[in-house]
Amino acid sequence: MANLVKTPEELLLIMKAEAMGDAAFEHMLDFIKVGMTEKEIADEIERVLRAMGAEGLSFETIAVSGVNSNQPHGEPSDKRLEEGDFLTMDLGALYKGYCGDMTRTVAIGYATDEMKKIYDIVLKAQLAGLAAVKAGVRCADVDRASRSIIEEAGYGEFYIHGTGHGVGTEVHEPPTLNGRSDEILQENQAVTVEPGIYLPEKFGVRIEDLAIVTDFGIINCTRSKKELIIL
Ligand SMILES: [Mn+2]
Repeated sequence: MANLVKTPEELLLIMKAEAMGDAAFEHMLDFIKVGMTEKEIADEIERVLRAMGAEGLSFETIAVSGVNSNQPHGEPSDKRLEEGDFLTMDLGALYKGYCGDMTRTVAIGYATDEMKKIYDIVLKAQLAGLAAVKAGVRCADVDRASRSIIEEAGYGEFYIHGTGHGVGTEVHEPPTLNGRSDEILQENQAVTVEPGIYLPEKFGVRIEDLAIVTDFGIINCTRSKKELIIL
């Protein structure tokens, strides 16, 4: 089992891997055009991560759009981006053996009022989750902080996974940030906060950052903008 608490050297590699993800996302904002397929999006993410020095991916990139975006672990398909789609990109570089992990959801062309509403709820839940992360806090309480926002908005049944997980040499390590976890966050762990809402036959939204746990809160390794981006 990988070490849950990271050394400064390990944290630096995780931060670098995540910075590559941020740079790849920034590149994708220029690259993405209506009519491209999800596979083309995923392939470009891998290409730019490798060009930056990543030795590979920390997991197979998720690029899902339109109705496909309601699959949290969906695989990129030959579906083409259309106006009014959400596009969720979940990506991570593997750098010197350490993993990045981030997710952003962007709108293509335009976003309906319902899309904007759901995005806003997920963003508030994500910020509440991040605000709850601190050494000594129960992982279940981070999940609760994030999930309660989505539940109070009436979408609890559509938040179908845990709030986060540890990241290191493996993209999914302990601790597990969900309601059943009895783990306590420790200084210098690296964890994700990634709430989502997935509406059947409509769309999904997920926003994910990777953060270092500290005694005072977090150092957020993910810098990409989280306000809704419409391309
Ligand atoms: Mn993740």
